Amino acid sequence: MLRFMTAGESHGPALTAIIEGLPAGVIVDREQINADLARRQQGFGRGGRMLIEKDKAEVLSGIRFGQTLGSPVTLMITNRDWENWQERMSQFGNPSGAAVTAPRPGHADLPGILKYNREDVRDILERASARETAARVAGGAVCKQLLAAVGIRIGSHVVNIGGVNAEVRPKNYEDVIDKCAKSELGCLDEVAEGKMKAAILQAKDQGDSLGGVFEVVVYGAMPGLGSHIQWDRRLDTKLAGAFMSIQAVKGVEIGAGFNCANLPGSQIHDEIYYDSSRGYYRQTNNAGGIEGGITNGEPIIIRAAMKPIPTLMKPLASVDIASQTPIKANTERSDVCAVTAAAVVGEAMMAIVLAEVLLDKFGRDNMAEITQRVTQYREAVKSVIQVNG
Ligand code: EPS
Repeated sequence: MLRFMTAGESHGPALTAIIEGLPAGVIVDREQINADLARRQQGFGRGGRMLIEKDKAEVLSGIRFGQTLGSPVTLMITNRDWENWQERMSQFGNPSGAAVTAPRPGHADLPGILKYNREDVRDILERASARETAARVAGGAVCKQLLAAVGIRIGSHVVNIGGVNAEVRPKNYEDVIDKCAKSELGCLDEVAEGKMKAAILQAKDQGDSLGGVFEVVVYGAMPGLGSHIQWDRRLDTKLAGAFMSIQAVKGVEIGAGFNCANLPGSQIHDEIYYDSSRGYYRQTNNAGGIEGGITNGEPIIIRAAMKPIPTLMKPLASVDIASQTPIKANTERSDVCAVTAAAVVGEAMMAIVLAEVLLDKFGRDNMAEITQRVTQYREAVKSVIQVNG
């Protein structure tokens, strides 16, 4: 099994990720990890923290001379801001600084202090913070390099911010990567992007925050990843859980998703065609590349809806946890909108889940065996690397 865990508080010394179960011989380029970390820091509407951090991954174990060894890979990202928090976040000694006692509606603050019996909301918010996603992106970037070695590539784009919808869809992997690189919001629709930015500025002026929807698209996944055999082996089960685990995500849909409920079967199911060089293929992709919990060879398409960030500069009503009297919710430095960053986190979660199902099918020990098996299998099922989204 591929196991992935992170550790670290938002204002602690560092974030750490451990990936256990990678095969030996994955060629890892550190710059690709750092490039994804930099992408996660981008996005119009991010807060002051991103001006402090310059996230870079250090490798503490599992990689030698640019290749995985098959042992656990440990990655560490130093929090530059730790310098400013050493007293308030000290591991030992007496508490320093005022406790946070005004939980924010929508954050883990209140349920967290109740469950863990804490008196300072900071004991909860430090770990609940989306800062943790930097560690996910670093780990995901290693899994992406494993997937790329067998022709599977992952991109993402923003399709909605604050109710403004993007209408442009990517045609292929290069399209999504190139267009997103040119967009401050990671959105392929320039007109919509302008409106999204205006909405973010307006929310900022009003002390408010905005959510949205991002889409992750996978090109080149061969048919046969995941399984219909048991509920927890279905790829859509794993993906929905992984995407729901991203901070602030409240909804996930695959392919046509909720719109499947509105249309008859004749308009939803993707008719099957065959071409002797191309193998089986579809002309539509409402299934989002997954049928019966198994990839069908078409691009995998998943969208996640992110709620607006709970830290509002014009705070909502709350209750002081020390006195149980009404109070305004805690305000602290935060983002107005982080959907662009969440899309990069979505790519990482996709990579971690796909790496697991790929290794499940093709073996877990070394890349030479895995790539040979993938080549033979692609030949047998005539799986081509898709060009169309
Ligand atoms: C984040 C770091 C955080 C926030 C944001 C995401 O930095 P700080 O709390 O020091 O300003 O910008 O976290 C949240 C939105 C949250 O609710 O905690 C990051 O690295 O992505």
